[in-house]
Amino acid sequence: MSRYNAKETEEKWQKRWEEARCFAVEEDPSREKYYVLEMFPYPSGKIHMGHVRNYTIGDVVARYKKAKGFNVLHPMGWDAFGLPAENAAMERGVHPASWTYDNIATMRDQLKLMGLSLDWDREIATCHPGYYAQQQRLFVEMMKKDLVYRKESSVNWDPVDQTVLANEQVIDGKGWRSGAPIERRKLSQWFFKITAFSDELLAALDELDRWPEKVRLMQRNWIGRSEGATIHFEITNQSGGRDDRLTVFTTRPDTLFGASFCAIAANHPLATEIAETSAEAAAFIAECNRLGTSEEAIETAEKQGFDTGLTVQHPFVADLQLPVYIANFVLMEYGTGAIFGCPAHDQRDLDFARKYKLPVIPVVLPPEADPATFDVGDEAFTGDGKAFNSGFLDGLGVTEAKRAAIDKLAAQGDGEGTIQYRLRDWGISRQRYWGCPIPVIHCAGCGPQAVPAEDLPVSLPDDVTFDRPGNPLVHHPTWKHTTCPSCGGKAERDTDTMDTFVDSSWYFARFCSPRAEGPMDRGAVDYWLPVDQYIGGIEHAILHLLYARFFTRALAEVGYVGVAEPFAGLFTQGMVCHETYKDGDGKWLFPEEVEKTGEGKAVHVETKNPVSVGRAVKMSKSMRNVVDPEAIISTYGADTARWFMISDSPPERDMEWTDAGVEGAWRFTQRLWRLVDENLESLPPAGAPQPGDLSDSAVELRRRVHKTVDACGDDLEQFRFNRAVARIYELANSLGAFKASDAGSLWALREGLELVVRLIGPMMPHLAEELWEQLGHEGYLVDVAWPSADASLVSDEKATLAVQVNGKKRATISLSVDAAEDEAKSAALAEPAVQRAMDGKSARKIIVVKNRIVNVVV
Ligand code: LSU
Repeated sequence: MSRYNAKETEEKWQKRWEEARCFAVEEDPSREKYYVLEMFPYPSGKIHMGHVRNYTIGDVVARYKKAKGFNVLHPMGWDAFGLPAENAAMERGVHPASWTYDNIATMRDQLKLMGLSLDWDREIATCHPGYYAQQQRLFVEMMKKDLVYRKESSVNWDPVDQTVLANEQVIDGKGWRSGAPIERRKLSQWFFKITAFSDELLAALDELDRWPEKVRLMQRNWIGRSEGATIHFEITNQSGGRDDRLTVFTTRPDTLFGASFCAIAANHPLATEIAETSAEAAAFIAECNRLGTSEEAIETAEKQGFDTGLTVQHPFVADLQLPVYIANFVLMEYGTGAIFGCPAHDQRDLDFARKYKLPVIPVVLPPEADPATFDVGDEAFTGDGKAFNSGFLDGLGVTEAKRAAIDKLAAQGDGEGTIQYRLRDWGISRQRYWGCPIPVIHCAGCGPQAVPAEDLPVSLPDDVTFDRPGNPLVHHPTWKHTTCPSCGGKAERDTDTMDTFVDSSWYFARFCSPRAEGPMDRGAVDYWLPVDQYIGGIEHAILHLLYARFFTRALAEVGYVGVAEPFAGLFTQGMVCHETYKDGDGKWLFPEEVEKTGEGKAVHVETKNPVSVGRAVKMSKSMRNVVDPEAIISTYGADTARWFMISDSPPERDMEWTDAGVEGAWRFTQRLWRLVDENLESLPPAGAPQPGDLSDSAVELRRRVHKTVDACGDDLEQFRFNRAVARIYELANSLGAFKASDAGSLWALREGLELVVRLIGPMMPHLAEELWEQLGHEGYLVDVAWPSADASLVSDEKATLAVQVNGKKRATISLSVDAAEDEAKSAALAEPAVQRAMDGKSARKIIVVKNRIVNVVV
């Protein structure tokens, strides 16, 4: 008896698939397409178990759909620009390009070990000039369509590293690397006009019925459509020249009678104006600017304000004037950068009012509350109720009161109903080297000019240094100096590069025609797009997925694609978790440094000192609870890793990686191998016809086999991979226990073994391919169609059929519901009473009325 050698076998089939180009695809209008895509990796070093899970799930789908007869596109590439490469350059003196390409080479080899059914001919890397040149072309075309524009905006500035930081890189108000207090600075940057599609991006979410509801909800909240009102407050003590109205946006015009102050953002034009003549105001604004730009920073900071001395007239209460503050919690980027404060019904306003001793006037009465005694205390009441203390609004519910307040404001000329979005335009300028250069030239006379098509790409210079802070493109001695495409005079290149999320906003479209001369070939994208099944982490629920949806609409506007939505189906997989281990000194230990001595108990491998075992959490370098995929594959083989990945938990849930689990999966590969190997000699040859009679036990086995085939198909369609795995385990048990002696049962055993092999094909492709060959088949299992179950064997339900001979009832037979016509005919003819009535004559015609009658005409 031989033993299954995973390593040899996996190498063998990977090589054969590659040589036969099994997964290379082309557009074929005669076939239905299916585009499966997993989120492409950052080439950060080595693959992580999370990648293994993500790409296993995608590969199961891709292989299954291929077996179902679809023309399957399943590509892979590299999200290769970004900060980590620059960090490596600074820390280790290696060039970002060589760091990136080395990582790609390593990770490509690792992915190849997994045996993924990828069309490697389509591989792309976003840092390759062949890719980013096209991105520059798209940028220029979007500029022409007014989908890109330039404006000043606030950024987090690290004064030590001389660089702009993303909000996530600001920790407690300090730069994550330098530790320097960050400043808010104004820079001119490029923006994509994503807000031009706010309504569409929101409305279309309703149609994305193959997306998780959770993700759709996150996007809805992010877009944040709110209906409200714009209110113009008259400034009562303004001193000449400036706008005499302060315009605020509110979602709660119904609470206007509870207003006790107005507040403006630190960078509101009015604040800037006041600061010109007030050193105190200027100092306060500078302090606000140190807060950074993230919503979280603003949300958690203590509410602070500066009284400008200005007052505004309340639109409904003649003798009421409200003070105007500059406040650190009002954002210029939202609404009009100015608010009215209603402390009783907004927590931030309440915190602010308590601090500055401003009136708190409740104007919405909770159900059951007593208007005479109701008081909000320290917690604003934001729920539904009836308006009170509110003049003409008294007694109305929130919705009606909003309407009535807006109508009255409009009638007075003091405001109007408005729809507001939380979504902001997408600022894409990054003051970094390792990204796609923005193809723009700045001319003092002509302003910013798009680089002419014939001068693209604007390539990154190779000869850069990272030995001083700031952007190497700015320091480069010659790169930025050029001439204006419009006037021919001296001009400078934009030294910013694009946010790497731009790179990932259209890669799925580039995969359709990865070597096209332009950004994409229209015929190819029309055939392949949208992606039928996209698979990736929930961490991209908002930004990446929203940017890609925006970008696809922009591409449609520029004329490159004919669809609005890039991803028809989305699946978000759970995380791979592992127990954590700590030694007596509280130091994290790697799993290989630990020996388990029982459930929840462990010792150090070398010292035998006790180790404390923590619960399973997401694998991460910081807690050392990582298992290296390559080590697992070299010990057990890729099929074992793949099988374990999908066997335990539903793919959308987190799973725990355990040694016991991997070993169980490995034992199963061996068991399947033996199951075929041990029986091989006695089985009838491949393709042998079914012998006439099958014993009851053989029929019973066939029922089990066909039921499993039927159910596994449903499971795979619905991402219930773990259930398919459980069924296959059970079926393997049945096949292992089956005693085959006669020709019929050996035939049934072969059928069962072949079907098991076909079922595991998408999940353990190498083992399946090997067993298929062992079973005497030529050609590749990957080219064999997905099996279909015999319906008559799947159903447990029985139907009783009357058997007539020349119209007279002679017997009844019991068959599975919807049994095949042939089966009904032969069962009818086998009845002794029917034979007697036929009296030795042969049947001229047999009419079967499904589930009811078989009429034999002699
Ligand atoms: N390049 C981006 C990225 O996330 C994707 C692009 C489309 C914006 C999953 C885990 C992750 C993602 C892990 C895929 C590590 C690629 C990765 N993953 N767990 N690249 O390399 O699930 O969710 O970080 O779908 O620990 O692998 O991840 S990535």
